[in-house]
Amino acid sequence: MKSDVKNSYVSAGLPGQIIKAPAKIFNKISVMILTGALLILFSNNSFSQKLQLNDLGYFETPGVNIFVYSNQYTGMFNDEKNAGIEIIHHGVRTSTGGAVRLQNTPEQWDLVPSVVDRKIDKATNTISLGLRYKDYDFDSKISVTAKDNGVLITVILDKPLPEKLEGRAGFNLEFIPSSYFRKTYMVDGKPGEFPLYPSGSTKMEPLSNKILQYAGHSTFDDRGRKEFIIPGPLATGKTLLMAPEDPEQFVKIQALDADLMLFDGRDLAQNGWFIVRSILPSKKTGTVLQWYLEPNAIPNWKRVPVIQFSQVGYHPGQEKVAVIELDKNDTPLQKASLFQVTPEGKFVEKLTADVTRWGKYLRYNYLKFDFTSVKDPGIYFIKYGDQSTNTFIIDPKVYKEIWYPTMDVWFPVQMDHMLVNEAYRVWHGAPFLDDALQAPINHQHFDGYSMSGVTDTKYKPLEHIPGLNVGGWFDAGDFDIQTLSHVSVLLNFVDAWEKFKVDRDETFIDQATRYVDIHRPDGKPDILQQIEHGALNVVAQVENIGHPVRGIVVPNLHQYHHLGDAINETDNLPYNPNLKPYESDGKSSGTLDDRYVFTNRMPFLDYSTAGALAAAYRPLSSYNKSLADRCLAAARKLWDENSNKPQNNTNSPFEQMFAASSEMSAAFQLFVSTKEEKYSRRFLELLWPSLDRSVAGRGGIFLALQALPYMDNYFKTKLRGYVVKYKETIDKFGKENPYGVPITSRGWGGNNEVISFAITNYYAFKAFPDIISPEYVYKGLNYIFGCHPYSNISFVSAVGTRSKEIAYGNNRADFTFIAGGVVPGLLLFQPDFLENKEDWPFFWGENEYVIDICSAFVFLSNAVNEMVN
Ligand SMILES: [Ca+2]
Ligand SMILES: [Ca+2]
Ligand SMILES: [Ca+2]
Repeated sequence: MKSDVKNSYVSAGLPGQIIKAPAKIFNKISVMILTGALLILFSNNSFSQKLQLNDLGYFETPGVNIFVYSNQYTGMFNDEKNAGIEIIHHGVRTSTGGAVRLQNTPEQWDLVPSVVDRKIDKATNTISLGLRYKDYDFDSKISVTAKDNGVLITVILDKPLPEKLEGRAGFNLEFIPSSYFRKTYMVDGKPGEFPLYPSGSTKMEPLSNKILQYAGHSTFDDRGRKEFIIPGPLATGKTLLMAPEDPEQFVKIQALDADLMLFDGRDLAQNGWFIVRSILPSKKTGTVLQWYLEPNAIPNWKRVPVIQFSQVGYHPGQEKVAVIELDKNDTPLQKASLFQVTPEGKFVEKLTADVTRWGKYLRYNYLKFDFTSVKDPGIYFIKYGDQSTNTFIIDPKVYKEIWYPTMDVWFPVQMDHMLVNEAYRVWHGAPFLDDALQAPINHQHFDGYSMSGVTDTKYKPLEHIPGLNVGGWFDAGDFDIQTLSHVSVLLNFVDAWEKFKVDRDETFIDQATRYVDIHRPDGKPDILQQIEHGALNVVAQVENIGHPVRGIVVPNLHQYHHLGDAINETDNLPYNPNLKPYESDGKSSGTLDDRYVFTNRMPFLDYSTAGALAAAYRPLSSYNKSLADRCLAAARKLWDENSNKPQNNTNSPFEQMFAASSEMSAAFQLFVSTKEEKYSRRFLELLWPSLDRSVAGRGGIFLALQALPYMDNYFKTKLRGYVVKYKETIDKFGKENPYGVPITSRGWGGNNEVISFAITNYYAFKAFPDIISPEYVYKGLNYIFGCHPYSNISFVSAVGTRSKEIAYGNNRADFTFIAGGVVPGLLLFQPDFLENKEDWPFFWGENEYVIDICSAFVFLSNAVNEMVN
């Protein structure tokens, strides 16, 4: 994998530092160095190693790509470490955020510049762009042009820096710490180690000097002292060599005029990177800064092939096709093999077969290796060239336990308002007992929530809303309650209960004492207890407020980025405006830290919630009758209040479309729970036109298939035509990519879409097995379990031989995982780079567990078990 050290030292123009080797092997090494040098000289003469602007608009040579604003700061959450000047270094995205920035170590909510224009000039091998900070009326220009074995970065100012930004505006480039851990750097010849843990020196400055963060929020809890932290540099100089010992990650940076400073962003934020920075000079115009940047390129480097397969393994009867991802400069081999591991620990070649060429998808070429014919239960691995995979299983029982970690561990850990214990470990105390305050009007929150000019409730801004400190789950890696994702969880769990009688009991849950104990049965099916837990919060919203709310979330940014025990995100004491901040009478506190309830009323939210509560009524009616009745009463109330109201035409087309599908869900669930004809009539009224509009995705077709058992023969006959059309839409995926599943490319990985796709296909197979085969379900599972681009690990932590062991759970600061969590998966960096980091937890779009996807995974797991049995 790693190429010879010698070649890269020579190619990087550094002295061969291995001459400290014992004399015995010295001669051999010098011969190797000489040979290497000659080879390099020869190859330099035969073709250029220089970076070239390619047709996709980025600088390229084997082993090094430099993106210049192929990706911009347009994400929902400000600086997502996915924009600016970026380096993909021997297949790994190691650097991002190359831009004019206003802090030494910008955090997620610090201001980011917008790109005003961007020009790609292939003739001069140059990309140039303008950057603008609107808040400071500050414009700068950057040009990046190929030079020698790297690029020259130039910062140009037409007007001098605004006074407020003097000494603050600089050019930054960020390097991901995980690629530089256990490695060294050198500044002007002086060596240093990259810190494994942040331990740089910092200083305090008065708040008046601070460049304000996004929308005036602050990530820092200054305890009323009006100050902020400035991290100091680890090193300063003119030439910085990063990891000169590692040819794959060696980068040389030279500042032609200014000083370079190396910072550790983790002093301020655990998700910070190593940052190289030069301050822009004050009162100057024209070219104000130049850097020469040279990422080392290993000559003729080719990425090692990635052999992609299901880490969970395969049922003997299903298709078994591994996908092999190849560097575009790699020559495909003819064959691959499947080996079986015998009880004696020997490897027996079970099958050798030709690989087939699928073609190119984004930046790589793809091969397929089909070993469907092997059906004997056992332990296997795949061999391609000199590379063998880890082992996996072929067995009729491979899917039996895949959902246990999600249900037994992950969901309990997400439970809000409860203490969650597991053996000797307490995952968290009972948090947010101070829930919750009416959010103020005209308020824009930082996690996507907002309030209009009215509350839509009887409560005054900042008034305590009673009854909400019960039930619910932390939405994701953060700790808010998001009602719409609760709706998904309730629907998925009710569906799993009703279809598969999921009665596994491995969790003790006691609402009266707010206590949860993992791996401790209590005689009650866990899935019913989870339905109860979700319903408790949602029904409390409707009862105490009159309707469901968008969400319940902490008010301050310095709370929101909380990492640690959820019980400490607030003080757990209700807010009392008569006390001073940080003052408490033992029952209440003067600190304004209680979560806000975002209460604006929306028809689609009402209908979605009505559907979920109507569904929850059914399993709860034999488990917790009074809660079941409250759920149904709330669902009916929401239905009645919305169906009697004239349609609100001020909604956006998206909201109107969403309203239609949520009304369908409400109508369907209310019909199943009550058998009242008015609901089924409305359901059918909405269904067919929606199917005529589209059969794609998880909209009408999913609901129609789900409703089938409750409908007549005419319904089934009519639906058949739509399922045929649906099959045409999903067969297209096999032409778009080698995995045959929908791979979405928005700012969040698409595993949710893949799981939804597999679930819809399960329903379609059940009803129309002559149209949809079970392979359409397996395809989705194979993808989630490792047969996907970039790597081959299972996207479900602790499920499959190798799985996500570093993810964006609420314990991410410890670079670890929560068993059973399902991550979003692959993020696309424009124009052609899919990524899922397994050594850096902090990309939420790649690694954040979310409750709706995890509940869908529980349903799908049980569906596939029913299918194979
Ligand atoms: Ca959230
Ligand atoms: Ca239980
Ligand atoms: Ca509080």
